[in-house]
Amino acid sequence: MRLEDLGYNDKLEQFRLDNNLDSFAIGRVIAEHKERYIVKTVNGEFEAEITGNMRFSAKSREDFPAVGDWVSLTTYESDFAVIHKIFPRFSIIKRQAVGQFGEVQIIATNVDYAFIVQAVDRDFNVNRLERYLTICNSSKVRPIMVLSKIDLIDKRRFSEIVESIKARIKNVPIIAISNESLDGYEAIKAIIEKGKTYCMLGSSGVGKSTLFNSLSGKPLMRTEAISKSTNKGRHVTSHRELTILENGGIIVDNPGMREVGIADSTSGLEITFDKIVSLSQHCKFKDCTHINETGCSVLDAVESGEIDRASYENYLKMEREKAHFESTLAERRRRDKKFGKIMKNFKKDMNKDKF
Ligand SMILES: Nc1nc2c(ncn2[C@@H]2O[C@H](COP(=O)(O)OP(=O)(O)OP(=O)(O)O)[C@@H](O)[C@H]2O)c(=O)[nH]1
Ligand SMILES: [Mg+2]
Ligand SMILES: [Zn+2]
Repeated sequence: MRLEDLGYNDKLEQFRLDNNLDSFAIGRVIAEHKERYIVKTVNGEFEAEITGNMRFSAKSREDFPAVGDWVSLTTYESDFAVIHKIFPRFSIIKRQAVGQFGEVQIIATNVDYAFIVQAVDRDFNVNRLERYLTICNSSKVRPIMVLSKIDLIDKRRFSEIVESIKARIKNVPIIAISNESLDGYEAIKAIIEKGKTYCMLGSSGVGKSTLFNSLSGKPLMRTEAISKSTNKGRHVTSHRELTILENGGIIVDNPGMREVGIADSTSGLEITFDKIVSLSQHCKFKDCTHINETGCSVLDAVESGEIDRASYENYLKMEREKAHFESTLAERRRRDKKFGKIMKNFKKDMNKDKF
């Protein structure tokens, strides 16, 4: 294996040279288990930890390695290593973690394309597609929608679903697949490019791992039948994992997500809802919220049917989440700054007492 097979490129090599990393091994994080990382290098896989310095100076979750990262590391023996530096990421997929508002979870980094997987049988939902799309758009990751389990519905229902998507989402490729009949597999294999990184996004039970396993040709991820009595998926995949496919593509499987909160989607929402955003420039009031103002071009377009009402409502909901996220983030920054000052004064006092 060469590093290029894992997605290594000239930009990363330039960073390595610029930072004098000759004495280090270079690898890509392929799995993460509670602050322990599996890093793949040309000399095999290493179980790695971060340096104490990296932990100590980390300001947020983003300062820790994540699956997809390129890192420099020092190897010990044949299978243990210490991660020394994280290379700059060209993309980072993150979401708002459930519960603790303000805490962001990294799904994967250095991803070129995301497969947004949604099953067509039950629970199909265009709002959720728009949500994942927004995350992709704010992450600089190109989205591809994958409709799974098409073996479970008839042709009529399938066209209905595709129409409902096309009414709201333009210019995003749709691939329909069945992991049972293998319909659509040729199409999905055909778009996977060598050396590019793909990431599976979607709710639990939609068939991400089944697809991941079939594509990789070896059973890497556990999959499980859905409980028949409740018809609810259990979360089967509990960690993220990156692997190289036979055709040279690189793919990351992910645990299903129950909730996909919007974190930092400044441009994400604008790209996903570009029509609403461009209409809003014609609203009478500059600070129009598009909820009840007169002379609102967005509301007019909803009334006339030019903009889908459900899409409009989904946009407003995510705008609110984004605003909430930004205000809690600002609050946290204020707190951290205050804490930083206290620590600085504390250290100064400590030094004074030294002599
Ligand atoms: N009928 C049918 N069943 C499928 C298909 N794809 C997956 N399944 C079944 O759906 C169940 C869940 O599949 P998984 O691949 O584990 O789903 P997942 O998205 O990885 O779920 P999490 O790991 O929990 O996020 C398994 O029982 C699969 O056999 C499909 O295309 N058609
Ligand atoms: Mg899974
Ligand atoms: Zn308006």
